[in-house]
Amino acid sequence: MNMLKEIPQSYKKENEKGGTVVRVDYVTKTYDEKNETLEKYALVYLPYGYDESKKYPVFYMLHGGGGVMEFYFHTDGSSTLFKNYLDNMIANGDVEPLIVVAPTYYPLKPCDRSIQATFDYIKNFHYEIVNDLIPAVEGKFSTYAKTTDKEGLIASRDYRAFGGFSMGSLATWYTFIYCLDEFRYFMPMSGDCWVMGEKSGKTHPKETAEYLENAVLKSGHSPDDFFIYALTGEKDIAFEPMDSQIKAMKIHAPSFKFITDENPGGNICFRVHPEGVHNHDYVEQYIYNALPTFWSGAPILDII
Ligand code: FER
Repeated sequence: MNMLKEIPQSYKKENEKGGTVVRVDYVTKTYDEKNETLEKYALVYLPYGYDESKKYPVFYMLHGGGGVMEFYFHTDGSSTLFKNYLDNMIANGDVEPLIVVAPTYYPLKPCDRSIQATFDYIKNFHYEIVNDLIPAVEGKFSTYAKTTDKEGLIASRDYRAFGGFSMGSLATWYTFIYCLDEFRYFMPMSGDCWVMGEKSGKTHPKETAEYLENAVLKSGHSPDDFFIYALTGEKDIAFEPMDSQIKAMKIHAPSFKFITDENPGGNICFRVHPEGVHNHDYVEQYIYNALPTFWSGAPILDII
């Protein structure tokens, strides 16, 4: 059964009440043995009518392996499909006005973009997120973070989400493991967690699920203190790895409480598009369904 709503066709068009996109530069490090300094930027979407006197939740959204953040946003005022969807979702009240950040785990200079090299960048990306990326964005724009030190980020975690597609989904699982203090909401899309090695959601589902549960226990956060909305497609190359990982996570209650009719108050759900393949045509639909459940009160059990 398809439990995912279709995005209205009209959302593909530009909305006259469109948000703006700005580039935020920041300095970071490789956070490896060399610890080289890197100059990077992220693309930041500010909703229509962005007002410094208000506070906005923030959704960090990562591209897949070999991808670029310009896929999501352009800074020259031109539109992208992703931006049109966001503009229309906000204009129609599907989701409250929010800030969306498209960063990258790659350095800006040309680099090896193979799966293995990408995996290596992702392993350390969580340091950059907390130490450099969030302070650059949320120190500049009006979010729930009063300060961008550890304390300020912890105090504002309820208004911060992280999601990503494919290798960006891998980064989302890593963010879950390392940054539960700073993020409450997670949206892994078409990618499993490789913390026990490449494709370990499939090769070592039990150990991967145990690792994820241990991350929760170690963090001290209660199971009511986070929410994971995981998605993929049945025809997606990530379906099997994700599905076997999620099945293994199901036995780790109460850390992971799957949302069902009987248990609508759970902390994780997994939605599968029956036609979904491993490309961006489905990612927007995943976001359209998942994002409104974070802050905007949309029901998670929305049987169509
Ligand atoms: C996965 C399936 C595929 C996954 C990543 C990929 C992180 C990436 C494929 C590619 O970039 O070619 O489950 O999990």
